[in-house]
Amino acid sequence: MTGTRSSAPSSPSAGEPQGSAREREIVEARVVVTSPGRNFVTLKLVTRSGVYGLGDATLNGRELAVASYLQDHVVPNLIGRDAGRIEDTWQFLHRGAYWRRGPVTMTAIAAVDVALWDILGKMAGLPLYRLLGGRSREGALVYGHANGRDIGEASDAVGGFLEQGFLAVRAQCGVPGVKKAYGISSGKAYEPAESELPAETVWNTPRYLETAPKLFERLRADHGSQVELLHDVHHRLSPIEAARLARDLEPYRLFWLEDATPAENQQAFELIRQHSVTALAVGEVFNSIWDCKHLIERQLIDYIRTTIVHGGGISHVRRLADFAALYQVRTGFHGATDLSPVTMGAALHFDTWVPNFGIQEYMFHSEETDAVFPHDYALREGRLHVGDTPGHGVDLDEALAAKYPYAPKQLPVARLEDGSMWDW
Ligand code: EZ4
Ligand code: CO
Repeated sequence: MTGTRSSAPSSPSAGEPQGSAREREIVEARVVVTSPGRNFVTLKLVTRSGVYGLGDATLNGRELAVASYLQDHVVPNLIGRDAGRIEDTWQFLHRGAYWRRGPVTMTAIAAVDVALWDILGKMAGLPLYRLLGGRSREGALVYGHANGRDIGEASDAVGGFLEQGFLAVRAQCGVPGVKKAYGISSGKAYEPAESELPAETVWNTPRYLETAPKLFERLRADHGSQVELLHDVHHRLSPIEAARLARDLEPYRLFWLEDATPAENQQAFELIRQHSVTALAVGEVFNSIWDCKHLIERQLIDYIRTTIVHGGGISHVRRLADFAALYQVRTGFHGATDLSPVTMGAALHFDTWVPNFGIQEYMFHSEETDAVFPHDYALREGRLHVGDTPGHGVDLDEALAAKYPYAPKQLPVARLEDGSMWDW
C-alpha cells in the first residue's frame, strides 16, 4: 500500500541548505504489512532528499484496522508535509481527526510520530536518545518471560534466564485444574496470538489465588533474594481479589505485580493500595495520558507500562513520562513480541534517556522477525544497549518482508468454567 507525490525523491539541488524545508518534504508514505512469524504493520515515510523513517503500527489481532487507518485516512494528509514538523503533525492528527484516543487512532499516530523522529535523527546524524536529551544510563534493565506448566517447570525456566545473565524475570505458571492458563504457551516461546480465530482458555480465580503465592515462595527458595521477580495477572481479578493477592505476595518482594485488575475504572487501584505495599504496574493497553491521570496523580501505581507504539508515539509518551516523574512513577514499557523491533529500538532510546526509567520488558523476536527488521540494539549482562546509528537504529528489509504475507491471527479469549466470558 502506498501514497506518492508525482515527483520522486531526488538529490538536494545545489546551493540549498542541508535539511531545508524542501528536502524535508514527505513525498512517499508506505504501509508495509508482513508476517515473519507474526504480523507486523510498519509505516515508511520518505522525504524528497531520499531520507526515510520507520514507525511501527502493530496492534495485535487488529492489524488491518490500523493499516487502513493509516493508508486510507492518514497517508493523504502526509504527502507534501514538512517531516521536520513533528509536533505540529502530532497535533494535526490528534486534534484534526476529531475522534481522539483509542488504540487504533493512537497506534496510527505513533507510527507517524516515530517515523518522523527517525527522519530527524537521520538528518541530524544523531541517535534518537541524543535528540531526546542524551544518555542517562549505560543500558536499559530488561526482564525476560519465564513460564512453566507447573511451579517446578517455571522455576527451572527462571534459572535458565539467570544463566543467560538476566537480572529480572517475569514468572507465570499453570494453575492445577485449569486448562491453558495465561502466559503458558504450547510452543517454546510464549506467543499469545496463536490461531486464526481466538483460542478458548479457562479461568478459575480461587485456584489461581492459591497457586501464585506458592510459585513465588518457591522462586525465592530456589533463586534467592537478589533476582528481580515480576508477575502479570492480565486483568483477571476484581479489586478486592487483587488486594488479597498483592498482600499474599508481599513476603516475596516482587519488582511489580502487573495488571492486577482492569483499570478502565482508575479508582479500582485505590482498593489494592489500601491493603498492600507490593509495587504495582499497569498500562500496556492504555493509549493516552488520560487513561492513567488519576492512577498517577493519586500515586496508585509505581510503574506505567504504556509504550510508544500504542501511546501516540514518542511525542505523547514523553509527556506521560514527565508527568509520571512528578509523582515518582517510573516507566516499565510493554515489550512483548507483538511490538516490532521498530518499537523496541525506539523504546530503548527512550529508556536510555528518560530520567524516571524503571525497567523494559523484552522477549526475543524470532530469527525471521530479526532478519526482516535489522537493528543495532544488543543484550549484555541483563541490559539492552542501543547503538549510535542515526535515528532509532532499526531498518526494514522490504524484499524479505514481501515473502511473508499477512496471516490472520487473533488473541485468545477466557471463560469461567460455567461458560461466562471473562477478561483474557
Ligand atoms: O498479552 O502483548 O506483559 N505482557 C503481556 C503481553 C500481552 C500481549 C498482547 O498482545 O501482557 O504478553
Ligand atoms: Co502484561
